[in-house]
Formats: sequence, structure tokens, C-alpha cells
Amino acid sequence: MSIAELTSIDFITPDGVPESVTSWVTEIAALTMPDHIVWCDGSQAEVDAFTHMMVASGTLTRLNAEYRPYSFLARSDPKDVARVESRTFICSEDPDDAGPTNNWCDPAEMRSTLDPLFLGSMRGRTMYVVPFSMGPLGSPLSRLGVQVTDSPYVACSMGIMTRMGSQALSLIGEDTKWVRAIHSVGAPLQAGQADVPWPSNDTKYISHFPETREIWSFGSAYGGNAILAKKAFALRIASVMAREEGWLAEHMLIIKITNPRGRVFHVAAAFPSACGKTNLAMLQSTIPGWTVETIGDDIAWMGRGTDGRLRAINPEAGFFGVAPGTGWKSNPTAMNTIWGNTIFTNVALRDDGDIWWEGMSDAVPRHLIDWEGKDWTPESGRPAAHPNSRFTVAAKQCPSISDDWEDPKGVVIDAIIFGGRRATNVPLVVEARDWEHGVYMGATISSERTAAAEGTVGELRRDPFAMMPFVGYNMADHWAHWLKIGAGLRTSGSVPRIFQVNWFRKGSDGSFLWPGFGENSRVLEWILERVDGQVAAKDSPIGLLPLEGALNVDGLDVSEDDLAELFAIDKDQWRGEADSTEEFFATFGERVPAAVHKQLALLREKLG
Ligand code: OXD
Ligand code: MN
Repeated sequence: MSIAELTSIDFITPDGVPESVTSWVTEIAALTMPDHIVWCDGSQAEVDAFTHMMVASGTLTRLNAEYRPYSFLARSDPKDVARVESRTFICSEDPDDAGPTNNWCDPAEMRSTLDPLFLGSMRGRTMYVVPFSMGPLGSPLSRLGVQVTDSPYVACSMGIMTRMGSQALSLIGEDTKWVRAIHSVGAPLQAGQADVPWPSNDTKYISHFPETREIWSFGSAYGGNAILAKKAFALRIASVMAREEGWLAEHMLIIKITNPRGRVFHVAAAFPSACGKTNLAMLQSTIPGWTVETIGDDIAWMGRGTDGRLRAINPEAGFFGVAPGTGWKSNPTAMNTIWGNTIFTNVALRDDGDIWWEGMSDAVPRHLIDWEGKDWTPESGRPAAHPNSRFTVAAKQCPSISDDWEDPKGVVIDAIIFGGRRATNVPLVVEARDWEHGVYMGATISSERTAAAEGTVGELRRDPFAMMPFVGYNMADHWAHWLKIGAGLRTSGSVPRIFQVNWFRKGSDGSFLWPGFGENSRVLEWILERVDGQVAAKDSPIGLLPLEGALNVDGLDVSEDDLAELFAIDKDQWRGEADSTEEFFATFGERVPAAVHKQLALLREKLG
């Protein structure tokens, strides 16, 4: 589609669009008053037209095609750089359904707040209608949505992150249920008013209406605030759908692992934001005979298949990865994924027209244009790329993408891992005694805060199931739902094993005890040897630990002392953890399931 065509198809609806979609689009257009409406078809011609337009408007800079073909750099407004959890609302009818960890607002009150903000908010802009499927087109596990947005950057990002366009739209019939997502940057243009490269508004609302399956997002164009298919739909709204329909929508990567005997396993793993999920999803094994392939790096939808086993799909079609720390050493697979066709946001620009960020390479360029568009040298004393800068790229470009990543039936999950970023106490790996203990492990994840959301980096925060910012209902009910799913799986005799890991434990000198990255394959090896019944484990107050010598450290430079410290359990510290967990559970009152309380009592009993 050419730019001329883009602006000449105003208010023309493609043939065959169900009334439920057209009437909704008309209603939102009447409220937001865009100058034009474009129905996105998901074609390459459309991407070409959008990117040309955004280069002309200054939103995107085209990178040097010699190094980074068909790739672009976007610089956001410096005030619009991360998810805004304090402005994220769950507007359920009953405040107890949102629970104490979500910002709740009465739906009617939120609508009366939002209506005046959205009134005329797209004036002078184009409204893009973005139909999408979360999950492979037509899979019974997939769900459909339509986002309207006045940001072409967001429309393009949705094109990478979802199966977007005419095919998804054609799956919406008159009776199909689909999620309505409304997004406006909240920066209407008066006639003749010049635009800015990254329009946004200091007032921000990311509002979810779980009962009506709606998302209304105002004021931000950044990541999860604006690419509504991701956190807003695939986690917050989907977690509510999943609770009602008997499945799970989780903040988890999915990988396929093959052992030297040729047995294939699939693992889902939850880690808080910016704790290396993308690195683990693309891990290159350092141990002979073990291979790891990628299915997803951020979100898993899982449910009991007709075979009674837990099956998972990655509902996304792309990666929205944290750039800093992604490099040739830490994640060569990601570096090879982003060879081209990639949108980079808030990274630094090299003088040769390519991009750079902290941790990409050991060699630091002598001069860059930083994420704010300012000259930068290593002496500048500030990061060149924003700590939450990102790359947006199609999953199919990933060299380690697994051949079953789009299996419409989903892949069978053999093990579930919970992780966090903990400098102390939590061992490198520990296995849950059973599903209930695993649910307790998930419920008690805590992690040091990262740059993926606002807040003080490094501060310890509770992040149950790594879902604290993403669960669309009461967190304690989420634990109850997990227990119910486990009970269902038990009836078919196929319950995945659950493990907790911590790559981030530090020694007394403040340095990491474990090398991490590719070496994490050694931990996966132990986990899967457990699943395969090949190795025994020893009980401890907090769960099952590897027997002495069972973790494969061949050829690894980790001292005996460090290894001992990686697994050390300080009972006093753990009594403290138990006390703090009790306080945390108390914030949910009666809603904490008895089985979860029982696990806390068991921990205390075992600690003596
Ligand atoms: C993400 C996040 O972008 O968790 O995936 O913040
Ligand atoms: Mn995430």
C-alpha cells in the first residue's frame, strides 16, 4: 500500500468484516475523531508504507542497510521509556477480584475518567485498525483481538509481535469472541500543528476491563503500555479468560530440550521482567549432546490437552527483548536473530549507521549518538542505550526456533521452572516435592527490581509467578487456580515437575557465584535427568537438592567453596523468609488457599 493510498481509504471498511468489528470501530472513531482510518492487512507493502512514513516524520531512523538491512531506530520521549505499573488498572466490578496487588478502579468511574481523555484524542491523526491472533492462526488454543491505535509505530510493532492482518480478521465471525483494545498516544494535532517524533501524554492510563474483555490505553507508546496484545491481553485479560475456561496464561518462556539419548523435553519457565528469559530461551548448551531450541521468550498459554497432559503455546509471534546485556557472549542467538527486519527502540546509534548498547560487545565505540539523540563518548558517564531499550523482531528469524513452535496443539510441558534475581539465600536449583510445593515456590518468588518498569533498581520485590504486574485478577485466586489445574492433571497421571532456580546468587565478595548464560544448561541437565528418573536428590527444608557431585561442572571454573555456597541453606535466614512470606500472605486475607498456608507451615517445621 502506498502512502497516497493510505490516506485515501478513509473510513472504507474491507469486505466481509463482521458487524461486531465495524460497529465497534465506528464507535471508537466517533469518540476519538481520527482524520483517517486504515485497516491493517499485515502485508509487507503495508510495513513499507508505514516505515517510509515514519522515517519522513522523524519517528524512525533507517539504519545502515549494509549492517542492519531493513531495520530502524526509534527514540521515545524520555518520559515514556517503560511500563507504568502505577498507571495500570484492573477495573473489575468487585475490587476483591483485582486483589491487593493490582490498582483497582470501579469500571464506571474509569470509563468516566477515560471518556473525556479519549474524546477527540486522535484528531489530526490516523487510526490504524489492527486485527490479530494470539497463537497460531486457527489453533484451538489461540484467541483473537483487534487493537485500534493512533501510532503507526505501535501498528508496526503489533505486526511483528502477533499474527496480524487480514487472515486474523477473517477468523472473526459474527459469533466469535474477541478482545477489544483501544490505544491512543493522547496527543491530538490541531490543524497545521507540527507533530513530534514520539507523541505521548504525561497523563497515562493502562486500563483493563476483565468482565468485558476490553483494554483502554492512553498516553504512552512504549512497549507493554501500547503493544496491547502482549502484557495487557496475553497476560492480564487472558489470565481472567484462562481462569474461567480452565487454563493458564503465564509470564513464561518455553524451550525444547533434547538430551544425548534423543529424548525431547519441553520446559516452561517464569522469571520476573528483565531477568534473562530471552537469554534462557535462546541458550546455547555448553554440555555435549544437549540441545536447546526456542519456542517463546515471554508468555506461555497452557492447558490440559485431550491427552490429559499440560500443553503450551507461545501466543506471540515476535520478541520484544531487552537490548542492554544482549551480546555476542551472552546471547549470540539473539544477535543473529536481529540481523535485519528489526525495530530498535532507545538504543544508541553508531557513526556507521548501525546500533549499539551496553553489553553488546567488549569493544566500546569511541563515539555514539545516545538514546536521547545526544553525542556520547565512553567518558560521558551515562549509559548510551536506555537500560530498558528494546529490539522488536519476528520469532521466525531466530536461528534456534524450534520446528514445533507453531504446533496448534501446543507442546507437552515436562517441567516448570520458577526463578528470580536473588543475591542471597535461594540456591542455584531446588526441586519441589510435589505440585503444591511448586505452587508455593511460585507464590513466593521475589526478585531484585530491574529497569523494565518504573521503580528503584535493585530493591527486593515480591513477584509471585513473575505475574505481579500481569495477573488480571486476585493473585491469591491465581494460586488457587494453579492448585486446581494441578489436581486436574493428577487425574490423568501426568503432572509436570516444578523447580526453582537462581542464577544470581552472590558470594561474600559481591561477585556472582555461578557463571550463568550457556552454563545454565548444566542446571537444565540436572532438572531433566530428574524428570527422566536418572538421578536421585536429597531432601532439605526448602526442597530437593542435587546430591553431592550430581551437578555437571566438568570443565567449569567454579571452586568447591563457591559450589557449596550456591547450595547453602542458612536456616535463620530462611526462618526470616518464612516470616516475611507470612506477612505477604496476610495481605491477601482469607483468599490464600489452605494448601499454600500448609506449605509455609511445612517449611517452618522442616527448618526446626
Ligand atoms: C517484558 C516485561 O517486556 O516483562 O517482557 O517487561
Ligand atoms: Mn516479560
